[in-house]
Amino acid sequence: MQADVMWGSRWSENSLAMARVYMEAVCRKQSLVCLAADRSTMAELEQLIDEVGPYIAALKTHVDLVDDWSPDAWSAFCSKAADADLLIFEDRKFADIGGISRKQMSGIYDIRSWADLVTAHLISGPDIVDGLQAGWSDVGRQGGVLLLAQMSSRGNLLVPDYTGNVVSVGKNHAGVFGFIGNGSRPEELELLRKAVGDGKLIWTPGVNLAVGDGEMGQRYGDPREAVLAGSDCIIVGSGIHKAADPAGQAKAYADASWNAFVERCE
Ligand code: S5P
Repeated sequence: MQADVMWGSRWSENSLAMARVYMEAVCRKQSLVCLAADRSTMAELEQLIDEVGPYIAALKTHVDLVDDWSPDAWSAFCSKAADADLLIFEDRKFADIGGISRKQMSGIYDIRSWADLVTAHLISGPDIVDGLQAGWSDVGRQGGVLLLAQMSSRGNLLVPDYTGNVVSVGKNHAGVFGFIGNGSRPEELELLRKAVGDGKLIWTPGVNLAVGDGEMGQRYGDPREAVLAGSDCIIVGSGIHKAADPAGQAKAYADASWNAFVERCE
């Protein structure tokens, strides 16, 4: 089925080109999975793309946790991701003032040149989104910002009032691709979806087929429940990259997310 039909008002009410690129990728790959590729060597990262590329729609990186990072190796890795039809999402969680965030898009990692999406906290105010967008413009590229509206970790300080403020600023900002919501708590996610409406996407970490508490305060909810509660993308890390059979697990997450999406569309 066509992406515009499947996504309905999420498609028609979203004006950001990058959001439609993602929505089309989901339908092509029949997967709402973004892999959190939290491995610490270039070889391990490349191996992950080879194994799970067909089952995921996007790839989330933490460029600063790679031990043997080099510009050439990273550029080869990004080409591999493009060949595997993946959006690249650098989870940098920017939080500084607009002008500094713009500069942080360059520097040694030069995130603006390869990332399609980045995360940001809105704690410093709305100019951070303009700063990040200016970073992409500086190299003639376009990208989208995912604002952290909720978090999956226990005891986080993104309380409902804060979430509401992030949503009211972000939903009207053209540079905002969507919001990070808490995949471990479907009831919180439903409230977030109500506040966001259909004009922006919601991506959710804190998702695992084994529901419960994870390492160091991480919390996990079920992929199907997250999608039914309004998530447009499940961000899965250790559930895939630490599995004995990453490809088999990636397929299981792809199927769970896609089936829930189809159920949501009916
Ligand atoms: O609230 C959040 C926001 C993010 S982006 N909680 C998170 O866990 N994340 C990220 O999602 C985190 O940085 C990690 O890369 C991924 C979750 O990985 P997992 O191994 O717990 O699935």
